[in-house]
Order: sequence, then C-alpha cells, then structure tokens
Amino acid sequence: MEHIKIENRFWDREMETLSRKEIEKIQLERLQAIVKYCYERVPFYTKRLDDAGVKPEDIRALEDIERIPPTTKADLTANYPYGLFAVPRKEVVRIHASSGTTGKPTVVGYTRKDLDTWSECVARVATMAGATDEDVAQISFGYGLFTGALGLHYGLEKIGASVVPISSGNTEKQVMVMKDFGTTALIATPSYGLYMTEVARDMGIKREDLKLRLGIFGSEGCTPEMRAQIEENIGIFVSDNYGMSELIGPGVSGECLYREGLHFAEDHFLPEIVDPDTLERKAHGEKGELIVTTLTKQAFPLLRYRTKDITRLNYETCKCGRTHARMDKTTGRSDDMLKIKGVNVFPSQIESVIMGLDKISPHYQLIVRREGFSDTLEVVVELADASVLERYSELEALQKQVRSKLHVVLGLDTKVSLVEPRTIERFQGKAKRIVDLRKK
Ligand code: DLL
Repeated sequence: MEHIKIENRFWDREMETLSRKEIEKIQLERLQAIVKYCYERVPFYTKRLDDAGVKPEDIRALEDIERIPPTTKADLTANYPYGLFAVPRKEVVRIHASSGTTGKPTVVGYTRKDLDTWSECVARVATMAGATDEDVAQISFGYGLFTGALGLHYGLEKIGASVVPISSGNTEKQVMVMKDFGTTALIATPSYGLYMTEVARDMGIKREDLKLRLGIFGSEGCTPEMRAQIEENIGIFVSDNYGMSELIGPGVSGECLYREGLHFAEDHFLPEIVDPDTLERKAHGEKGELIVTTLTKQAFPLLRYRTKDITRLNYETCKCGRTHARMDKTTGRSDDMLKIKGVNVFPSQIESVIMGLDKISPHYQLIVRREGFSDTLEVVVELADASVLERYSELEALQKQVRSKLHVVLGLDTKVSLVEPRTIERFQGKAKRIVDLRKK
C-alpha cells in the first residue's frame, strides 16, 4: 500500500511512550485502588476475595494480582443483568450488551467518566491507525447494544473526524455514501469490509472513484492474507483493533502503521497471559489466554477477566515509539477452536490457506458433523469463477490442491466442496463461519 501515506501520530504521546517502570508504577497504584473499590462496592467481589483469603491491602506488587481468582463469563451470567455494577444505577449513563450466541446477553454499564475513558482509548487507537481530523469516517458497524459503533463514533469525534453514522446494512447505499460523501476511513468488521468491496465492484465503482484510504477494522479476526485481499480490492491501508464489551468495547488495543502487534492501553487495562487449562501465568512472550483487569472503570470494573482469546504479549518498544505491550492478533477464542479427530483447528488457519489460493474466492464456511464416533470437517469454499464447475478435471485438481494444503497446515483430512460464486452467506457484522451440526 505504498501509495497510502499513514503518519506516525500520537493521541497522548506522553502516556503512550512512558518507560516500563513508569507504566508499572501507574498500574500498581490503579490496581490497588480498583481491588479496594471492587471489594468495598461489589458484594460478588467481597465474597470472592474473602473466600480466597485476600484483602485489598495484600496487593503490594503487580504479581500479587495472581492471588485473586479470575472472573468468568459464568460469573457475569450468574449476576445478570446489573449484579456486578459498582455504582448505583443513577450514575450509569449508558448500557450496552454483547449478543452472545446462547442465552442471555452480557450487560455492561458506563458512568459519564467511563464514557470519557472509552472515547480517550478509542481516540488513541484511531490515531495510531492513521486517522486524523481530516478524515470522513463512515461507521458501518451496527449501532445498538453492540459496543463497536458508538465506541468508534465517540472516539473518532473526539479526534475531530467527520463521523458518518450509517450503521451496517443496505450495502449499495453504503457504497453510494462512500463515494458521494468522500469517505476516507471505513469502520467495519473485516468480513463486512470485504463484502462492501464486492458490492462496489458490482456497482462498477473503481478504487479511483473513492477517496478511501484507511480501514479501521476490528471485532473479529482477520488473517494477513484476508487483509491483503481487502487492501488490494479497494486500495486502503487496513488497521486492526481489538476490544470486548465486558472490558469497555473497542479501544483496548490497536495497530499502529507498523502493524507488528496491537498496542494495549496498559494504563487502563492490565493484561496477563495464562495457560487456559491450568491458569498458570505464562512467561513473557508465550502464547496463552488473555486475562484482563480493568484499572480505571467505575460502573463495571472487572478483576482478572478471562477473555478466552488466545494471544501473546510483546513488551519491546515498537518502531513507532510506543512502549505499551503489544498483543498478537488473536488466533481465535478458545471457544471457537474446533477439535476434530483430536486435532485442534482454528478457523483462522483455514482462512489463511484459502486466501493464498488462486481461483478461490475469500468466502468460506466450515461444517462440522459427527459421523459415528468421530467428528468430521467439511470446508465449503466459493470459486472465484463459476466456469471451473463445468471443467471437471480442473475442478477435481483444484479440490485436491485445497485438501492437500489444508492437510499440511492442519494435519487433518478434510472434505473440500467448491461451490458457485455468491452462494455462501455474506455478513454485515461479525462473520459466522462455523456450522456445527453436532449439536442438532
Ligand atoms: O467486538 C468490541 C469491538 C468492536 C472491538 C469494534 C473492535 C472493534 P464483543 O462483541 O464483546 O466486542 O466481542 C469481543 O470479539 O473477545 C474477540 O474474540 C473478538 N474480537 C474483537 N476484536 C477482535 C480483533 C467487540 N481485532 C470478542 N481480532 C473478543 C480478533 C476480535 N478478534
């Protein structure tokens, strides 16, 4: 993307470039305060800490955090909807919820100060991605209980961008607005971004017709291969950012122009990496489950929240000058991991194989079945060109090629089905690529 100039800017240079010692000092002060705050205000935490034999005064060093038992999604569900709020409802000025695939949503609340913290965190992420007050930012995340749209909305407004709150859906109109309003920054999930590029092409719109230069994508994974494809389709620089409703929404971490990991807002969120089975702390640089303590939130603080996201942290200073830890793109939630015939499979591994192949479009679906006593995986992939379906030997060769590449990466035999272009569902929010027929 050489033609796109993204400058290395800071939203809060001082905070983003503190020395490790200074970051840890702030973290410890804030950790001690938040543990005390939770202990005094949230009956759930009073009991949790009492049961574990930990008093707020016992937190003397950052490592002491390990004495606190992690908080899980099940704890949130058990306290649905407001049981973990630390302030009277009168002080809550916004409520969001994460949809969740089963059962009740997870409800999260914000005080006025929380909303300020949130837009500050998103302003940082947007600035490190390359957004400025010159941008026209089209927010194509769904507005509503989902944190993505309003989170990016206020953060981008804060940096002075012209925000277009179009929400998701009505994709042809999205493309028209993009062209007519001179959108320069697109805010969406990568799968919706990809779909938009497809619709734009159908509408006869070329890269040159648009002013788009930047994609601030997030809320779901995006392999480097998929990113490259989107960048090529529409001529933008794509930056990834990560977040989670329970933690605040977007704004937890984001990529700078070097895209060598996502900078964590370590002054607001304290990250740890643990073994997802034993919960033992992993050494710096090792992969495991991300656990996060919110250091500054008032309405809905969380101590050692298990995100279920698998990643790793890098504490080296980045080329951009930022010193806060960088997290790797998540390889997926431990929840999304499929176990097929004893082999762990992450959908992102399959995506990177598919994206690297000619004649195959970037749209796919994974179907898991139970056959007898074992599970099987079918990878359904769209062809880029329907005419291949008429040439049987070519189709067969292509199928074989996909199967063998998947075998190399996954160490597993899969069924591969190549289907006509435009037959696999497109997504306007987070993609749902796994069809699990085992539960039916
Ligand atoms: O997706 C918050 C968000 C909105 C982040 C917009 C970035 C942009 P939830 O709906 O609660 O919150 O989903 C959180 O989504 O635990 C990850 O598994 C996944 N996720 C979020 N961002 C990324 C990302 C928002 N950049 C869950 N890459 C998290 C991979 C992501 N996965």
